[in-house]
Amino acid sequence: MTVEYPPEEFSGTVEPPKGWAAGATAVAVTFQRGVGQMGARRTVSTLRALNQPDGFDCPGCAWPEPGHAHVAEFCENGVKAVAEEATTERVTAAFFAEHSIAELRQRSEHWLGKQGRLTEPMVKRTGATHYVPISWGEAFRLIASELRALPTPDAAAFYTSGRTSNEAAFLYQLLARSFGTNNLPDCSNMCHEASGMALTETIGIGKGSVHITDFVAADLIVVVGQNPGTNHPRMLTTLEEAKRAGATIVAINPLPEAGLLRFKNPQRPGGLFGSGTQLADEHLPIRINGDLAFFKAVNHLLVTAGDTAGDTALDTAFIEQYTSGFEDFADDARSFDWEHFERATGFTREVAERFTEHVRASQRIIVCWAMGLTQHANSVATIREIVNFLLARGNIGRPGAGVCPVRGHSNVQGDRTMGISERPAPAFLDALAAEFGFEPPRASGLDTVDTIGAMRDGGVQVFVGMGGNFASSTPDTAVTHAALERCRLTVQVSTKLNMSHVVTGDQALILPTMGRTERHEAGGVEQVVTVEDSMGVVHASRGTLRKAAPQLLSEVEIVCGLAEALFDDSTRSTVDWGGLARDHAAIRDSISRVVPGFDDFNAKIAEPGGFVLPHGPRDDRTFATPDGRARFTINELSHAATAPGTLLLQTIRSHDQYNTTIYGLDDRYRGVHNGRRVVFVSPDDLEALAIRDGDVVDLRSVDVDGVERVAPRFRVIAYPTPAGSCAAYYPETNVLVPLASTNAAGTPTFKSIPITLTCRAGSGTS
Ligand SMILES: Nc1nc2c(c(=O)[nH]1)N[C@H]1C(S)=C(S)[C@@H](COP(=O)(O)OP(=O)(O)OC[C@H]3O[C@@H](n4cnc5c(=O)[nH]c(N)nc54)[C@H](O)[C@@H]3O)O[C@H]1N2
Ligand SMILES: Nc1nc2c(c(=O)[nH]1)N[C@H]1C(S)=C(S)[C@@H](COP(=O)(O)OP(=O)(O)OC[C@H]3O[C@@H](n4cnc5c(=O)[nH]c(N)nc54)[C@H](O)[C@@H]3O)O[C@H]1N2
Ligand SMILES: [Mo]
Repeated sequence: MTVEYPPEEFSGTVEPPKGWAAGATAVAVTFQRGVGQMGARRTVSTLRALNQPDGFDCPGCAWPEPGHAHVAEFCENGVKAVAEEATTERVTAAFFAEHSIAELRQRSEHWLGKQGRLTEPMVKRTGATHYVPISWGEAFRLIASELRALPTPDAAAFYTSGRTSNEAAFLYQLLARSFGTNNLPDCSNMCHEASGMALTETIGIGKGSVHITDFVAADLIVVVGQNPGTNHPRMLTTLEEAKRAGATIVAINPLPEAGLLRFKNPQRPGGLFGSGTQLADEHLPIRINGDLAFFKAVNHLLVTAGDTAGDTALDTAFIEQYTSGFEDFADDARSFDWEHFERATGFTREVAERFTEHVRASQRIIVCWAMGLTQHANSVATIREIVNFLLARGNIGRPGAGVCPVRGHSNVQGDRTMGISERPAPAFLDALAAEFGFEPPRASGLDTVDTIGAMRDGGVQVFVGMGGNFASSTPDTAVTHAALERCRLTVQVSTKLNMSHVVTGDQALILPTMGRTERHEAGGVEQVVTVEDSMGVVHASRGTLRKAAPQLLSEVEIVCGLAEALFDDSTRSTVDWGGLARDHAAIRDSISRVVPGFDDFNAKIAEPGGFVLPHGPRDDRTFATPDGRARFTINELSHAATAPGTLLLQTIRSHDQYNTTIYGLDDRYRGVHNGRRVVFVSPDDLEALAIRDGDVVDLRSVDVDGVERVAPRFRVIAYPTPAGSCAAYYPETNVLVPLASTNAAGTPTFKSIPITLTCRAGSGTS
């Protein structure tokens, strides 16, 4: 199996990991990156509008804005996200004339992204070696004719990444369904799908149940499988506030992530240079994928304690009034395999007992999690077990308590709310049918992994990507690349150049679009878009910058332009696409009639800070499950075991990337500078494998299907992580993830890939 990424060797430097996040270095890096890519004036004016009520929503993560925005309501990595989009560099037609597609394919994601903003539509025709310019009209007609030539609408797939605004997402799913398919795979399939699935099943809604204000009211905040210092840095401010209000914070993570340990808040006087606030009272260095065993152990301790008359371990009044399935759950929880627990977690029994003491001392508990829980084989079971844990003590629908799946992309949650899903709810389709007078397809569509399989097998022949970088963000890189190459047409609506533009179908289109930072006018008026954050708050976002190139269209205009070419007479679509393209308020009026919770949408977003979507469990302890109660579940104990000599690899983000967008080559908190081909391994494993820090190794997946998957030449770093667990960066390691290795939610097991390390001859620096 070939490796598509240029496997340069690591030539950077390594130092010990940091014990704290943010501080003065973060402020320096923030301004250096901003000014470096945008220039000084643009940096100041852009940052002034970032996350302000009358400005734009940060295109970084989905952490909510607090009710009271600071003058500088942003973080180092938010500024990197903005600088990446607001860069003054440009990719023009001359660039594509100079560089062949084959040549660009040899470049790294880092290099591709640094070339600047895409400026005009480009086409690669059958057999061509280069992209050439194409007009918007011709591009739309090309897509329309390829779509119409398909044997069935299900031979097309419409992917979405999570930056797309609510307005564009709503129209995009309407386009796919008007055409006749539910093939709407999205980045959620690789991200929080397991959270949505487990929460819908147990509490009746697939979203988190806490608001940002709940954090200061919490007694105990558990951060599991999440690295907020890098991926949700503004969450550190929230955690710091909670800490000052008296909360205990426990971090459960195989890595001692800097942001979880100590935070030097740049927003607070003295915050920059002091010793900072200790955040986590306790860091539990769990083995990769030990979390189900961990929460089952805690539930065992709570249930058995609760069996004693008069004991308060369980909230029996809550359990009786609001839940079902408790007795079966408790029966299962009473017996527990502590030996399995120790193998799975790497902890002794005392660790679970100590944690349970924190729990028993806490009336209000929040559990936060991200990819460290969702990208394993047993993710859905793990999250269901966390719900059991919270229900057992009545911690859902109580202020200061609840589930907090911390979303990734800034509008990934909103895109789902707008109907971007391969498995739409029947009620949503009914409402869509009533609003637009057409019969949407009812059969389930393909998710991300299934789309790759269908392209590989020839069933899907046209791929359209609304943002994202499908070629790099997906598993089994070589399989995915071959699948994309088998398509008749691949279309990418993008702001920046990436691998998905150079791994193409027979024909390919690059449709450049405006970003969130840019001012958009249509029909002679300024158009705003809306987004939904991780806590169900919907608010307006107004770009302030002039668009990066005169030819750019907004995502809404692109969807409508394509729809007008595809449905070129009124018998094909009842939607007034041209009218909607010029009037976002009209799109929102339609949304208000189709999506529950959006009544008076236009009026509500006029309020600074927007509005909160209804959430039954949080608002009044109502649960939209079949029996109207929150459900306890039974989850069989399991963990990803490895054979002797093999390690479990988790694939993670560095401090200097946004998914496949590589901002730079440093991972400051983990002590890595100027390179990304590194693998973090525990000293115990290194000793057992006779490998030394500084050696260069190949990472090889344990064979599951006779295909060899290798990521060559990684510099070994001895790192504090439990034995049997190791870590390396995504997307360089995606080549190692077998396509078929998914969980019940269809998410690739990006965080538990069994691998071996092989030393390369002659390597070793120590
Ligand atoms: N700057 C920046 N911000 C981002 C992103 C970015 O790339 N850059 N990406 C965005 C997106 S789309 C997402 S989904 C989020 C991702 O946010 P995170 O989920 O924080 O991102 P990862 O780097 O995947 O980190 C996973 C964390 O889980 C831990 N972990 C891994 N396996 C296990 C396990 O089995 N058990 C436990 N308890 N912990 C485990 C890892 O050590 C690591 O700390 O961030 C969003 N925000
Ligand atoms: N091994 C491994 N693989 C993973 C993960 C992991 O932890 N490990 N994480 C998974 C997760 S959580 C996610 S969410 C996915 C992410 O997968 P994707 O969302 O597909 O990937 P991104 O890298 O976020 O996409 C970046 C591209 O989006 C485009 N873009 C940026 N802003 C805009 C915009 O406003 N509009 C449009 N149209 N385009 C824009 C730019 O061209 C940029 O190159 O990756 C998944 N893959
Ligand atoms: Mo994500």
